[in-house]
Amino acid sequence: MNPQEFPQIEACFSPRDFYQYEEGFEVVVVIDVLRATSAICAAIENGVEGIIPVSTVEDARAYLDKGYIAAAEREGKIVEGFTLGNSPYSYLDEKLKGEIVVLTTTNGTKAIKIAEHKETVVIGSLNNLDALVSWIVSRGENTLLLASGWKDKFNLEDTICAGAIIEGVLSSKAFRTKEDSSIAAMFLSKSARDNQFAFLKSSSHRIRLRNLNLNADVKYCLTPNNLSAIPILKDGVLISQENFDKAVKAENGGKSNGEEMVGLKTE
Ligand code: 3SL
Repeated sequence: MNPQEFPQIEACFSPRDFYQYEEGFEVVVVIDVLRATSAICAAIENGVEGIIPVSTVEDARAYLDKGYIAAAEREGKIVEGFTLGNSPYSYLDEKLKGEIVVLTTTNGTKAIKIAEHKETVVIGSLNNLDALVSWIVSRGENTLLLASGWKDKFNLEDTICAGAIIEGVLSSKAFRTKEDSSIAAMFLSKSARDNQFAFLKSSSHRIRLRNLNLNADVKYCLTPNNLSAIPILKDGVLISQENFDKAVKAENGGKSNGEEMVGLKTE
């Protein structure tokens, strides 16, 4: 195939820029390394059945009032009235296995909601880096990496993660990239590779979380490849890739998506 026809992978640095990048991309990977998407990956890997991302604290509270398990974070802190926020460690709790959790966070869930009209929305972090790279390569579709940033501003940690994903995907030699944002993300990722924790020492979000005594969370979120879950949005709920595939197959009368599209028999 002519390399110009390869699917594209690009980085968008902030939700504010999403509308300038989204055209032509039906797969969007939302990244909020500190900490929302790392926590979502940890939750799904730990057996949480689903996460319902919502935009506002009021939305989360409405679910809480109906008896749902709901989590809310603003400015790095658990919102008053909630017992759960977005520390990845809180989602390792056995009691959450098999449960649905409603979640709102300052930036991560906002980015997910912005992208939710897309055909496929998946969750990326450093924790599930290699699994995600393999998944993107196997899908072979135009893929946009949406960094959640901080209140619409650029941030280092999401950009570094996007750069690492792009580098991994390009090494398949079956994708192309053309945006300067993607090239910049790869440069930053290479610079940070040897010690992300030190590289991000003076980044705004690390300082914010350090001031909240959340260094352990930061360490967890900056640990590459300790997870392999790839949460995917299905009808407004983030579920595991396995459950997503099962649900799609059931909807297609027992055929997987690919089989349906090319008309293959399942047996
Ligand atoms: O913005 C978010 O979605 C949060 O992850 C931010 S924090 O890590 O809780 O500060």
